[in-house]
Amino acid sequence: MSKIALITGATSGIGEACAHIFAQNGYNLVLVARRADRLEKTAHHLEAKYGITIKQVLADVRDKERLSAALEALPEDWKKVNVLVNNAGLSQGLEPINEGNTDDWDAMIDTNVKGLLYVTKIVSNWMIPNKSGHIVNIGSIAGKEVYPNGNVYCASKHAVDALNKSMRIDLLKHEIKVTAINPGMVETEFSIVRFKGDEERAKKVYEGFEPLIADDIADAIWYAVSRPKHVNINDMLIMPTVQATATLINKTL
Ligand code: NDP
Ligand code: 8X3
Repeated sequence: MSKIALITGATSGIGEACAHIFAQNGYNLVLVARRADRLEKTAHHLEAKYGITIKQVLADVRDKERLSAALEALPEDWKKVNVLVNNAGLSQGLEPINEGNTDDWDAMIDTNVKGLLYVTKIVSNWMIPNKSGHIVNIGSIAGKEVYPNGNVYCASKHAVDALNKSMRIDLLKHEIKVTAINPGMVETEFSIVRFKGDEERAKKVYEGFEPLIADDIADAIWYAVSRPKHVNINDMLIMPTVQATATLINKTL
């Protein structure tokens, strides 16, 4: 059987671009997301285009019991996962801390931190008997810096940064590689989700400069995953050329 990559949040943006690049390189895929129609469309498209096989896992990474049941229901052969890409994540809202919506906070912490943990626990235990595997955590510039009103989203990505370092230590003896990919601004559905469907406001975020696109990040993920066995990429910070920090963007370039 070909190698297997399990990608969370594969119905859009970085996760979908990542599914393409792994499929192009002959991996079979386990794709996890909540939107059934999008998941099915992506899976059928990639299977037809690249002649690979895909298992669709319709699950919310926040829902520990259902997520676990859906992943454990995969056939045993499909649990020989070589690469896990912990990508599912979101930002909701952009308000100062005193005005923040606590449901938004729950959604970000439950998805970006707890969801990542639930998936990692299950899949790392599948990797351990094989004494090999690679876990790629999608962090952010927001996990390295904080910016106005970014509070809880930034905190969730700082947690990903910490977990990335911790899991590398814990999984070292099992020969499992751990990599963080930390993007700056990437034009995906991220801002549409942050602004709860307000597409006009989301578009404005990327106006007047050239942001990254999802393929730029998928390329970096593929680079990390395709290094020789003795090489690990611990951490990559990838920014649009015109973005120096989380908030400093040169719109004159
Ligand atoms: P998108 O909104 O385009 O994609 C997010 C993906 O995550 C979707 O496929 C969505 O699928 C999935 N997802 C969200 N919540 C859940 C959930 N509870 N359970 C399962 N799947 C979920 O955004 P991006 O591609 O930009 O985001 C991907 C990752 O990259 C996130 O972790 C984000 O924080 C990070 N990132 C993004 C940056 C950017 O500027 N865009 C910069 C730095 C990091 P569905 O709705 O079908 O479940
Ligand atoms: C997303 C990057 O700076 O747009 O993680 O919040 S930012």
